[in-house]
Amino acid sequence: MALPARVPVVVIGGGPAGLLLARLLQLAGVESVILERQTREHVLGRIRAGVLEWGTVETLRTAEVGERMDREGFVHDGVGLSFRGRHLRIDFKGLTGKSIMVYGQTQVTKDLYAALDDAGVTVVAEAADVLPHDVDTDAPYVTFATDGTVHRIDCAYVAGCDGFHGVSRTVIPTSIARTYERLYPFGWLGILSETPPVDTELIYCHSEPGFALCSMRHAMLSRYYVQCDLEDEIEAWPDERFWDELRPRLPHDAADRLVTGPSIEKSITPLRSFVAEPLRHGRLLLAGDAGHVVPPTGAKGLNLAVSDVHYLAGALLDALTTGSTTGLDEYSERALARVWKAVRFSWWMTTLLHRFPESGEFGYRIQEAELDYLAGSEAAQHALAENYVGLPF
Ligand code: RFL
Ligand code: PHB
Repeated sequence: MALPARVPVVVIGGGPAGLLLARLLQLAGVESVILERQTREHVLGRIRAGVLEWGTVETLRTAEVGERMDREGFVHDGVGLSFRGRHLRIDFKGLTGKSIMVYGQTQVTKDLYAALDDAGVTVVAEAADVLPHDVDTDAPYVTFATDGTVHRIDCAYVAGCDGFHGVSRTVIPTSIARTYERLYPFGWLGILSETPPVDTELIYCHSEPGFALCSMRHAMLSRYYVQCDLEDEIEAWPDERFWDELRPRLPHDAADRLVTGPSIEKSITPLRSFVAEPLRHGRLLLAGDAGHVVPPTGAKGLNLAVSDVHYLAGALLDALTTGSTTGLDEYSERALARVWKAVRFSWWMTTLLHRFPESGEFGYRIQEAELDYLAGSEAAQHALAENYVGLPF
C-alpha cells in the first residue's frame, strides 16, 4: 500500500470514532489516513454497543452510512426496568418524542469501513508502535511500523481515536492532563446467542442476586448480560451457568419466555467511569474512549464517541478550510460539557441497578425506594428518558 508522506489529518485508531471522523472529513474533501493496531477481522469481530441515540442515527445518515441501519435496525420507543417482580416501561416516545435505534456497533463499524474503502481512504491495519510527535508545534507527525518497516506521516493535526488503551492520551504531559476515575466493584459478563429475545424492548433488571440486562440485535439474536465478580474468568462460566444466573434475575414472565441456546460470543468487561481533561493538546485532539469511558449501563460510550466526532469534524474542517481555529479552541470544553452529563447518567444508572457488595441491605432498599419513586413519578421517568435517548448535540 502506497502511503502519503503528508496528509492534513492522521487518525489513530480504526474504531467507530476514528472511522466516522475520517468519513466526515472525506465527504468534505479533506484527506486523512487511519492507523489501526489490529487486523480488520479483529475490529469487526468485537461485540460491543447495541443502542444508538437519535443524534447518532442522524449523524450516521449525514455521513451517508445510514442506509443499512435504516433498513435493518430496530426503532425502540421505550425500555423496561424490572425490580421486585415488577416491570416498569419507560416510554421514551411519549415522554420525549424521541426513540432509540437498536443496531450493533459491529454493523456501524462494517458500514463505515465499506464507505471508506469505496472512497479510497487509506486504512493501515496492524500498524505497530504508533506514536504522535511534536503535537505542541506547528509541524506534528506520526511514526509507526508495518511488517517491521518504520514509516512517518507529516500532518496538520493528529486525531487520537485509539480507545482507552491507546497511545494518544499518553503523549499529553502529566503536568497538563487531569484524569478522573471510578472503578466499580463488579463486571459484566455478556453473551450473544441465536435465540429470540425475551421481549420486544430491552429490559434492565435490578434483583437480589444482581443486575442483568436483556438486549438484542434482531429477531433471532439476543444479547444478555449479568453482573459478575471482577475476578471471574470466562472459563468458569459455561453456558448453563450463565442461563442459570440470568433466569432468576428476570421478571417472572420474561423468565418463563426465556429461550436458551449455545452462546456464539462470551466476554467479561470491567465497569469504569473515566474522563481525561483537556481533550486537546496543541495539534492533538482526543475523541471517544481515548478521552473518556463510561460503564455500559447507560448505553452511552459509542454515542459519546459520535458526539465528540461531530464537534471535532466541524472544528477541523473550519481550521483546514478557513484557517479559523475557534472550533478547535472550544472543542475540549464543548465536548466535555456533554461527556460529563453522560458520565453522570451512566454512573447513576449503574448505581441504581447493580448489587454493591459493600452497601449491604440498606443500599439495596434505597435502590428499591428509588425505583419505586421512578415508577410513580412522571418527572423522574422524564429525566431518565431524556438522558437515555441522548441530550442534544
Ligand atoms: P474503540 O472502539 O475502542 O476503538 C479504538 C481503536 O483504536 C485501536 N487502537 C490503536 N490503534 C493504533 N495504535 C494504537 N496504539 C492503538 N490502541 C488502540 C483499537 O484497536 C481500536 O480499534 O474506541 P472508539 O472508537 O472511541 O469507540 C468507543 C466505543 O467502542 C465504546 O464507547 C462502546 O463500545 C461502549 N459501549 C456501548 N456504547 C454505547 O453507546 N451503547 C452501548 O449499548 C454500549 N454497550 C459498550 C457496550 C462497550 C462494551 N465493552 C465491551 C467495553 C457494551 C460493552 C460490553
Ligand atoms: C447491548 O445491546 O450490547 C447493550 C445495550 C444496552 C446497554 C449496554 C449494552 O446499556
